[in-house]
Amino acid sequence: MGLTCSSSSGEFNHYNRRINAILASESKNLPMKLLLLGAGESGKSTVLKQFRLADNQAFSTKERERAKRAIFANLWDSLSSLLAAEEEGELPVRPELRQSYEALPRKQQREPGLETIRLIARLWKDPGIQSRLTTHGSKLELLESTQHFSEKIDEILKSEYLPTDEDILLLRVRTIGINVIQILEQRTMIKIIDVGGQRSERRKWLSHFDDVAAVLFLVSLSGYARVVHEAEETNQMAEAIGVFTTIVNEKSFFKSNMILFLNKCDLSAKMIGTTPLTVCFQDYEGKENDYTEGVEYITELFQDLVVNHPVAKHKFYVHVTCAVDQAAMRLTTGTVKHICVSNILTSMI
Ligand SMILES: Nc1nc2c(ncn2[C@@H]2O[C@H](COP(=O)(O)OP(=O)(O)OP(=O)(O)O)[C@@H](O)[C@H]2O)c(=O)[nH]1
Ligand SMILES: [Mg+2]
Repeated sequence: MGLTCSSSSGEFNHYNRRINAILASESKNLPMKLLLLGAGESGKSTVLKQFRLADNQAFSTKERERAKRAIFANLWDSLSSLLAAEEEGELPVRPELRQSYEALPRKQQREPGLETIRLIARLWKDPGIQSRLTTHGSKLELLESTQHFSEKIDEILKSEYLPTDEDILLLRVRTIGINVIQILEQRTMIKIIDVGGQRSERRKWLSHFDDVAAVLFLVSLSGYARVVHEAEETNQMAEAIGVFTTIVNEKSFFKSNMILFLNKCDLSAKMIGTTPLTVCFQDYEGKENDYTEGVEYITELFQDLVVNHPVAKHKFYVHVTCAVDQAAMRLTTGTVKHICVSNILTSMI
């Protein structure tokens, strides 16, 4: 299918070719593929949720109920890490609470129900836990959601509580397999695929590499001072650089757009005030606790891997993001959708 026109106007022909390109893609009925990649915890699923929200695809009650159980599990994980870090000389957690915690059957630990959460709430409020949170919180690398959910634990305890959009964005659930959504942008269907980023999940990536219009690669900016969950001897930023290098060299993507989200800028902005970039980049010579200089340094590092590539000619876009910020992400996801749609137009011109 296509339109023809014999106009001598270059501009008109250009416009005409664009229409033909859209019609051609529509007639094949194939959605554009946007593939979210990145190491574990970089924020891929959070970004996928933002694409959904920006497209007014609201979370259903069933999804919110599932999220509620996951929030219980998040609270349990953070609490267990804090209890495991008990050290001599610290303010002890009330013994009767610790005993109740230790007596919990395994099933209730894996899938904490309301009773378990009541116990978790009492433990969270215990002065021993609160002091441990202050002294060990950063060393233990607790889930990002810890502070948010522990602060609203009384609300979470209510039987009528259903997670808000904000809660769902902050919730941590490791992706196993894939999550997929479809959104319509300027009459073009975009299929967005979110894969699991942990090491054991990456071998499944290959089956999604065909016909990718754009790769959206996520890097956690706060990862310079955090370790990989499944390989604690490895720094998250080093892991991200390794994975990104592989993706940039992947033949299947030589013609795809490459969009980089330097994510968790909110967390890194706080972190850089106390932990200099040199903990990860020994040759960094910029100002020690300067967030802007630090981000520039990291941006250039990733940019060099793409721009200086001997073969691939990616169009490369970089965004510094906070994936849990709904207002900002509405704009950023809009830009990404625009990039995807313009790609089908330009690739056929
Ligand atoms: N504060 C803050 N938290 C974020 C940001 N992006 C993601 N998070 C949180 O980080 C955690 C991990 O995010 P996910 O979206 O699950 O990461 P992922 O890349 O999908 O991880 P895998 O599924 O294991 O590959 C979640 O609790 C998110 O709410 C951000 O920009 N700022
Ligand atoms: Mg995920």
